[in-house]
This record gives sequence, structure tokens and C-alpha cells, in this order.
Amino acid sequence: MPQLMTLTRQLTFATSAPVADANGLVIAGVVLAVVAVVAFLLLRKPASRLPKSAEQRPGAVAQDQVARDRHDRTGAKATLRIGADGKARKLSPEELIQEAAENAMAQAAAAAEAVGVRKAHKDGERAFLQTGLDKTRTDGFVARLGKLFAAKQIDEAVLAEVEEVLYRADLGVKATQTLLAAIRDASSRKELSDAAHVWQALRQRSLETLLTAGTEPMKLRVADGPAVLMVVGVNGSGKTTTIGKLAHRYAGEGRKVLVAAGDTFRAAAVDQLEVWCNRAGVPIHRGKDNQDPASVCFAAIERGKAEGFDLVIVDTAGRLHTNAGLMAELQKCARVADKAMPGAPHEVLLVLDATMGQNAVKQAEQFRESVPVTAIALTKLDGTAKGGVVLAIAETLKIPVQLVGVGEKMQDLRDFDAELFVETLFAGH
Ligand SMILES: Nc1nc2c(ncn2[C@@H]2O[C@H](COP(=O)(O)OP(=O)(O)OP(=O)(O)O)[C@@H](O)[C@H]2O)c(=O)[nH]1
Ligand SMILES: [Mg+2]
Repeated sequence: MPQLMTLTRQLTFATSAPVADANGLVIAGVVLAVVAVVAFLLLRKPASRLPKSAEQRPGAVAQDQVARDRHDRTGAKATLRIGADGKARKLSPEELIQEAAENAMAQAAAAAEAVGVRKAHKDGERAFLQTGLDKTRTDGFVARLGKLFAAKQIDEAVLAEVEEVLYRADLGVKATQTLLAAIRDASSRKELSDAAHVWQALRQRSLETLLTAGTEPMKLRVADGPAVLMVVGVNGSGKTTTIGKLAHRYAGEGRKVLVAAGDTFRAAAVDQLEVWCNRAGVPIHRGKDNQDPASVCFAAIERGKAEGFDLVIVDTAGRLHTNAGLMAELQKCARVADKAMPGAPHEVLLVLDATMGQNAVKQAEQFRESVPVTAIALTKLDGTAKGGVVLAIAETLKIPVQLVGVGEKMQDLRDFDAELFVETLFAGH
């Protein structure tokens, strides 16, 4: 038992010292309970099942030995260990307890480490998002609402001002009405004058809005060939940059990525894409200048299949959503992709520039009439106070924002996390 007590003390220390986290404490508690139960069972088992020792029952030596032999045969499997010398060795009950406690300690340490890693990851993501949302929080609708709620009693007159603030902040009609309804709900529960409750209602309704647009990640794994990701959007929205960042990420995860230069409209576009591919360490499939983009797309997918790529990312030329001819060209790319590989493109990522505000929503409405847009990347969030457009996109389009661009560097493309987004957007309120 002294070993068990020492190990229990070590375990308590090991799990509480580095990770002062609620999850860590819960895990430590569970593990301690497991250790206690294991110790109890191990101690109880031989004592209860074995006959009392021969010294205590004189005259019963022969039967006692038979019982012990039987117990050794049945319990042999659980108590035998192969040592470093390759020889089997039987563990004593004390050694078994020590072994169980050590295992429990190792499990607790691994769980605590996992909690620590998750927390560090979340802190990192929060830092990126804070940078991205800085302007929205200090100059955008959150700051304006903050001033309104702080200065006055929240009544109907203030609600009219709230409506204007939200609408001007590019939330659009639908998202504005949704958030106003949340504030009114709070009012019907006689909480309207309490700013903290109003913020809570806003937080809750914003999160619901984002979650109803979808939470599934992009499906970029296909069983029988490469997944095809087609990237579309208006001129300068950030398609090529986003592709470079994505290629870097997926290649870093060990996936075999091919990038197709479907923007054959400008030679400089292919050169720009090539620079990103070199940085990401992935090959590029180039067509000829002014070659039909659909044929480049087709050839790239054929190559992707033949050479065993996991993922083909297709860049396309920027186009105005109002230009019917160019939108038809995009439709052709999608049709041809499906011919090269039935089911392709598996995801169509629409890249929207957040600084465009409500116009980004209009672009999305038109793009999805031509191609089946499945996901949105919202770029340049770092350069705008219009971060509220995320809510407008979710509410109006019901297409999930999957990625946000918060800068021009390789690591500045982040997965969109609705909870973290809402938490960061309304932080401090
Ligand atoms: N600040 C900031 N700039 C970005 C972000 N994403 C892209 N950019 C910049 O936006 C500009 C246009 O990016 P591109 O990737 O060339 O855009 P594109 O959609 O490929 O443009 P076209 O091919 O001309 O249609 C570049 O200067 C990028 O560095 C972002 O998240 N934040
Ligand atoms: Mg481009």
C-alpha cells in the first residue's frame, strides 16, 4: 500500500499542477476514482477468493495448496509479464496495484496534455480572430451598440436606433430583423433595460444564426480519386491567395495536392499562382495562355486521377457576377469537371471580400445561381469594420462560412469557428 499512496499523491500533483483547467480536474477526479476502484478490486480478489492461509487453519495445508495452484492457473494470464530479458515473470499483488496506478497516471497525464493542447490551439485561434475582428469591435456595430446601451435606458426609441446601427453595419434586412427580434424577446421577459441580458440575447441569436447555416466541414476526401475543390469569386476577392494558403495547409497535412491554373485570362495570374504553389511546395497544372479554362480544369483532374493526387484545387478567373457570358464559362468548368470525374467539383468555394459588405451577399446570390456554391471563404476581415456581414451571409444564404482571411500571410487563413467568432465579436459585453 505505501506505493499506492505515493503514486496517488504523485497523480494528484501531476494532474493539478500544469493545467489548472476544469476539464483537467474532472479527468484527475475520474482517474483517482478508477485507481481506487482498481486497487480495491485487486486487493479484495485474492483475499476473498482464496482460502485462509494454512497457518490460520492448521491441518488444511494440502487443500490450501490445491486451491492456490488452481487460483494461479486461472489468474496466471492476468499476472504474467514479459520482462526486458524476454522471460515471463509473475507479478505480486503489490506490483499489480503499482502497475494499475502507473497506467492510470499515464492516462491522466495524456488527458491533461490533450486538454492543454486544445486550450493552446483555441487561444491561438482567438488571437487571430481578435486581430481580424478588431475594427468591427472598435469601429463597427459592436462599438456603436455598446455606446447606445451604455448611455441610455433601452426602450423603444433606442430600439429604433439599434435597428439603424445594425442595418448600416451591413447585416442586411434579415439579420437585422433577427437580432432585433432577439432583443424584443428579452424585453418581453422584462429584461430589456438590462444591457447584460440584451448582449446575452444578441450573442445567443447570432450563434444560432451562424449554426443554422451549417457546421459540417468541407468534404475534401473522396474514396476513388482526387477530391476537386473549385474556387470562384469576383476580381480581387482573394481567390489565388486563399488557394495558396489552402494548398500549404493540406500539403502540410501530408496530402498530395495539385493546383490547376484555371485563370488563363491573364498570364500574370498564372505566375502569381505559381509563386504561391512554390511556397506551398505543391505542383501546378498550367494550360496555355487564353486556353479554354474548362479544358485546363478537365486536364488537371485527369492528371490528378492518373498521378494519384488526393486533392485538385482549381483556380478560376475573377468575374463580375453580373456578366452572364463569364458566369456561363464558370458553369462550363463545373460541367466539364463532372465529366472528368463524376461528382466533381465536390466543393465550390466562393471567396468573398468582407470589405464589400452587403455587396458580397449580392455577389453570392448571383454566383450560386450559376454554380453550386457549397462553402464561403470571407477574406480581408482584418481590413474592415464590416465583420457583421458574416451574420448577413449566414442568415440570407444559409451557406456556411468555412474560412476567414485575416491577413496576407500563409497562416492568415483560419477555419471559421462560430462559437469563437461570437465570443470574440462580443467580448467584453
Ligand atoms: N488584408 C488581407 N488581404 C488579403 C486577404 N486575402 C487576400 N488579400 C489580398 O487581396 C489581394 C487580391 O488577392 P488575390 O488572391 O490576387 O485575389 P483574386 O481573387 O485571385 O484576384 P483575381 O485573380 O484578379 O480575380 C492581394 O493583394 C492579397 O494579398 C486577407 O485575408 N486579408
Ligand atoms: Mg487570382
